[in-house]
Amino acid sequence: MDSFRFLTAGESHGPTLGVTIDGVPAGLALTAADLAVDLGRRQRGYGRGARQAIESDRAEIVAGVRHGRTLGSPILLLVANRDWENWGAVMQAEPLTEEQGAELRAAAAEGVKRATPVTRVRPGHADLAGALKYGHSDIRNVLERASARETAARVAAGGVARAFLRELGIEVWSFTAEVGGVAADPARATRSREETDASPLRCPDPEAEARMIARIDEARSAGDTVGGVFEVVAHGVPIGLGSYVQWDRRLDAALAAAVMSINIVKGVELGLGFEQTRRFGSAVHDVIDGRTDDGRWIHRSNNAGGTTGGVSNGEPIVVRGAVKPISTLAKPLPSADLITGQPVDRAHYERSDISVVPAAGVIGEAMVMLTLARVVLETLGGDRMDVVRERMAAHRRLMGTAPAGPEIGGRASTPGGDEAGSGGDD
Ligand code: EPS
Repeated sequence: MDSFRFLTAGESHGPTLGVTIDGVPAGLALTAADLAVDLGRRQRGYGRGARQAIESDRAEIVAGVRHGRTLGSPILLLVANRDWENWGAVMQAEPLTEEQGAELRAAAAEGVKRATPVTRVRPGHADLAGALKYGHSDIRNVLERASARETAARVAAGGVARAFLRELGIEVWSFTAEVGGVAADPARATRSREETDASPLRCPDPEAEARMIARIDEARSAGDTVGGVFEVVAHGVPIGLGSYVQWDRRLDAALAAAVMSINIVKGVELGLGFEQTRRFGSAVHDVIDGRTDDGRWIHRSNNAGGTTGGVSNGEPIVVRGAVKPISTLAKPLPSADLITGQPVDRAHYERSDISVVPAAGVIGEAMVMLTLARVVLETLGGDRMDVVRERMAAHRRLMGTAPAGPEIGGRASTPGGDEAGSGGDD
């Protein structure tokens, strides 16, 4: 059975979002206050739209936890949509009464946008392919679920994974690396992790951040949107998570899929990523300096981003997500009508954000944490936290201990001696 398996539900303007998380060990300390931290971080960031002034996300723990400890049973979290109150019959689950139907039609005839079915598809959104796939004539049936509002539920689930990983000495954070082509410069990254988190774009380089903000302002005044890059870093990940023996057990692949699943992400890199293709091997591969007396393996650099051969190698995991510009533009692109199939001057416009790179980083953290939590339990097993903690301690010890020297021709050889050489890559 998969550990930390989770499924979300909920529409953007429905009453609530929800997430069920299955396979969380018993005995983990967990409160709603723990989950509130990341939910708050996800809502912030320069470039967010008016919706965030309405919402104040909190996760209610409604199952799987008793007196502040997980039970080992499925956890159910609910994150209410405050905006739902403003949508009324447009989003109700029950069939419309005749009276309600008549009221909505009258409102639509008067030009009330919310009451009007959406038919002008937005380029870059799920609108067209989604409506055709599910046979919807009102694109609202697609956009309500394709909306990135859903990621609030993922971040709530990510909070559970954070509490779990923290007990095992694994910490995950993120920052904004790029917005609209302006990149943070590591040499000018003067802010601490706390200062970065409190800054308008969650960027460690204040000078680059000022130019990123200018790019967002430029997009806003042009009725446009702008994307960027976030970087998620996981510290304290032991050697030996994931595997090279089968494609679906590779940690790098699992992380890439998890981050790619975020609504707005169009590319994922680990470590140096695509930059590796522009360098010689000697300028890419991380030289291994050996094992310290306390059992840590030292790499001279971390261009691989913490995994080699699909296995964590003890260095920090570094995952970057490419965030496309939001597809709902205040100055809409030309498009076409779903029903008539004819071109229209302007796609549908629905209130939206200008840029969400800092929020996407927090969502990236959640997806990385949920993936790591699953793989940790796949590796260690354990239904209860005391057992998982013990197994993690044993695993860390083992990863820092020398294996017995290899057997050659039936006799044990000297570790590190010439005859113990691997003989190359074949
Ligand atoms: C979104 C559109 C906006 C965003 C929303 C994602 O919502 P609304 O149409 O209600 O203004 O604010 O994101 C969130 C609500 C959120 O909490 O992240 C979209 O179309 O994807």
